[in-house]
Amino acid sequence: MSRAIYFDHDGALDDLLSLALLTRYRGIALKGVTVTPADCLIGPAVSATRKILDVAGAHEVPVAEGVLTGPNPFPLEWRVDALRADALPVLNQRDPRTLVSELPAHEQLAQWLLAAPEPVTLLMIGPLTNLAWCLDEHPAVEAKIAELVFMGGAIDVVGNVDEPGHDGSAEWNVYWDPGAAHRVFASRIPITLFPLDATDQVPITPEFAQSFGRTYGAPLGDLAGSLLAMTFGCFETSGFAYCCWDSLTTSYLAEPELCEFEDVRCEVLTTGPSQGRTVRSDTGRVVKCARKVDVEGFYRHCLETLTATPE
Ligand code: AGV
Ligand code: CA
Repeated sequence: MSRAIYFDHDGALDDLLSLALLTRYRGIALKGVTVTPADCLIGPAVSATRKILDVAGAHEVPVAEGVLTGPNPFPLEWRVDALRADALPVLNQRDPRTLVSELPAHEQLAQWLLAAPEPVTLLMIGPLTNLAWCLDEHPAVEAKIAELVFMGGAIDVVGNVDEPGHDGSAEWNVYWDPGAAHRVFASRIPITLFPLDATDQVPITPEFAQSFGRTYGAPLGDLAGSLLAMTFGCFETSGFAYCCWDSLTTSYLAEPELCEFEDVRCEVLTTGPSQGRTVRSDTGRVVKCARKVDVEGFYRHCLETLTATPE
């Protein structure tokens, strides 16, 4: 029996890499993909999503385009990466057959979840805006989510937001829409969190990116190597390189033992100079929080998953 997964991403380079990984996981049934217009231009992000699903032989998975936005936009220089990814030759060998839903992402997500026969896993590697809307408008959605796996937050490390008037303590996925994160954290949905504390341990190194060259000619491996190459040249305020934020989070669905976890009680701040911060708090809710990563094991997992010959 395979586990049903719904997936919401926001179109950045490691979101697209994560989608490629997901399509290769045995034991997982990817049921639908929603795209949040956060760290991307939504048109190219939806287009690249359709093309990746098609290249991976998963064109039957439906895609829904997001329209809801948060109050704190991402820098445009990051958002254009989706346009670059959508133009990669490996994704343009033919027109994709993948269908786009007629409903906007938030409504489509609610319909999918309400119709799910059993509680599902929801993987979210961008802001939580679509899910927060579902919880407000369709309370029955809450019981349909067995586990929310979310890349976001910074617990005991500095954040990665470098914006005027902000103190730098927040991570971007929470900061883009702090109210949405607050709403989701106030629910009873079990949350498995991959904050910067864990993802800081998996920067994209030249060795990791170049390792995909050995199998040149395998479509998903070529895609991965190209996406990783495009991340070079960005430097985070924290001094870290572009990290495998989302792909580490995604790998949890296939290899949960790559990380060690700790239960952390925390809450989301929604106002002031720390807005979007996930802060430890005795009155907060418990999340299962990734702490220590088997770094080499994770890089190997990505390489093996994306360069294996499809069955
Ligand atoms: O904060 C990490 C989140 C992840 O979901 N995103 C990128 C990943 O998709 C925002 C982000 C932080 N720093 C960035 C980001 C950078 N230097 N370039 C693009 N996006
Ligand atoms: Ca993302």
